[in-house]
Amino acid sequence: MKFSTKLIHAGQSSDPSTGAIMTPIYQTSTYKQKSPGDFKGFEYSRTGNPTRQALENNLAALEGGNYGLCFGSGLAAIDAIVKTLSPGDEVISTNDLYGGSYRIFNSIFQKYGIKFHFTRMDCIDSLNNLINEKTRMVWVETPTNPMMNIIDINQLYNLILDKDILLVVDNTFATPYLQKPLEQGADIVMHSLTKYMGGHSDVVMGAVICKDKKLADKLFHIQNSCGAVPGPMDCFLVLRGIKTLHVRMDRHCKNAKSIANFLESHQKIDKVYWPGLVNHKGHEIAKSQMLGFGGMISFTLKGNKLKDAISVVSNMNYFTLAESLGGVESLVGHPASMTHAAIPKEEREKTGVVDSLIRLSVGLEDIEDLQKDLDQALKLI
Ligand code: P1T
Repeated sequence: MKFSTKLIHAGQSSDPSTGAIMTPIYQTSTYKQKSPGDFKGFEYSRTGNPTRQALENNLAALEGGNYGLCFGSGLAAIDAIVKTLSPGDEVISTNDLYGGSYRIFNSIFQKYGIKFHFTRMDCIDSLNNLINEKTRMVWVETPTNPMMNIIDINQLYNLILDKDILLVVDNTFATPYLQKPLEQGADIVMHSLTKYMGGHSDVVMGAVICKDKKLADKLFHIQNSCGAVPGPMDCFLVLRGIKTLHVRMDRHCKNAKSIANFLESHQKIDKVYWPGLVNHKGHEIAKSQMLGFGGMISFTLKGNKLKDAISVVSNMNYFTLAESLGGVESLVGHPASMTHAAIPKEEREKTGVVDSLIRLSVGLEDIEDLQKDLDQALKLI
């Protein structure tokens, strides 16, 4: 089955009892048993639910994995992955990543004896220096949030190939339409389904996908024991969103290209971070491991003044000032005070999250309207 067909059909078939084309919302917490232990595949909706199962199977197929597991948010998915580790284990992560991921690593798991190192991963030496006999996981986002750095997944895979280390890729920004980390050597892919996969800013959900049965069993045990599962209505909404992923992503990429070019030539802009630009330092790697460059752009203003950035993000009409990304509507954010406020100022500034950094999630509106909107907000500073 080709990717576009998988989006629409994988994990789903018409409902056997009614012929309904769309997967029903099995809004039930439990299932009748004929006698104890004798049931039709489902016993309790924390453990399994048919709507959730359809989504989990769909996600596994899209990422080229064998197992998919859904969670109540992207962070709940991250929580489950880290819980496969034990006290004393070490994780090496990108220093540029979603602020909430940094927060759960540092403020929740550190105190249970798991150690986290944050480093640049576009420079393989810095990662190599941190690997030791306690390292059990390498955690990357690519493109990273919010600096849009590109990390060579296959290079990391080759580096840890002969070691007892799992490679985890947060594929939220790229989606499996643009990038398939499991095919490039990753052991685990995770998603905030809240973003492009759901695609309509109406659901909070996360997912983990892997190939290995032992790992999937561990994750399933955590999913069932800790219970951070999504409800069937939300699973239905994400299944519906996924059916148009390819069409939406093509337009996100096209609109982002126009906006990135527009920003690059604008006199009030200092730097533009979008991996599709030929002067982006990860452009060549992005070209080789992604099908397109995505809909996320970050940029800084000349003079790097906080008040200018606040003015720009507060005076847009079609780019709504809000946390999150990946919906059909355009959003604008100010990472230093919003999504990445959990990271200490000195730490975030080292990675480029300076006061004037602005992040755009370029939506599917008419490109002329979006450019005019940016232009008028920039004229005000
Ligand atoms: O919000 P949630 O569904 O829990 O997902 C967390 C998460 C994980 N990974 C990445 C790369 C993310 O961007 C996020 C959430 N990010 C935002 C809310 C944001 O505005 O960047």
